[in-house]
Amino acid sequence: MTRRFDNISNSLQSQPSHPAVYLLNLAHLVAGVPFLFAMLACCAQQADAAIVSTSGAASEISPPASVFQGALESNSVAVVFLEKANLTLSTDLEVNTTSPGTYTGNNNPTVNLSAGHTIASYLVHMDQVGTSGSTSYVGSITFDTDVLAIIWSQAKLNATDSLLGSASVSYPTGVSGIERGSIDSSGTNDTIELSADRRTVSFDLLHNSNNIEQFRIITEIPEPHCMLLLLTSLAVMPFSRHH
Ligand SMILES: [Ca+2]
Ligand SMILES: [Ca+2]
Repeated sequence: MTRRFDNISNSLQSQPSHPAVYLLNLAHLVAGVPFLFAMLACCAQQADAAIVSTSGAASEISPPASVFQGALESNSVAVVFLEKANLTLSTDLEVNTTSPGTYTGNNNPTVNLSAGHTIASYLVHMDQVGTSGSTSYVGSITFDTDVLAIIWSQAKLNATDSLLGSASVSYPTGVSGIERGSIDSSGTNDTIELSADRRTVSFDLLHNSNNIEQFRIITEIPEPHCMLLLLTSLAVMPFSRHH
């Protein structure tokens, strides 16, 4: 008798078309679909994390072959290009600032950007035509995710070329006889500002002689958190349908 009850019970449990079970499964599915679409929309939006606008001298380009002195010259344009995306920092990174504010006259402060952030890196590059005189560049770049850090010193640009640089771009890492940082130590010639909302980097920079003027902007890529949520929702949906 007990065995017969067990058999009936087992039969009911394994019967997927039982109306109550069917309705429960349907409810789980219907509840899960909008969540899944919201996650997909979130991921699609964050995969586009990028420069949303530039002003003044700033102009976005595809990564060039080289950013050595003489390779990409203009007296009016400060080019900016994506170097690397979706890089998760495995160790703390030495940068010049991680905070909103206006920076001038201090050519190599050191702040740590902590490990664990997933980031994108952009290089801003200015190189006047020829190797004499001076040229001023004023502009701004606005991103759709937060700017986490800026690197404007020659030493830290050299130190981060291999980690943050694009594999297809030739960088003047440690080349002697030129300067490549952006803020000089002499005072008010060079200014870089990160807005309070962390979305806009503005610059007013003076470029001299045979040097080049460069700085690196590190932005946050929140995508992995979104992907984690998406993967979790995908994993939970079929599980919940069977219970
Ligand atoms: Ca030049
Ligand atoms: Ca300068």
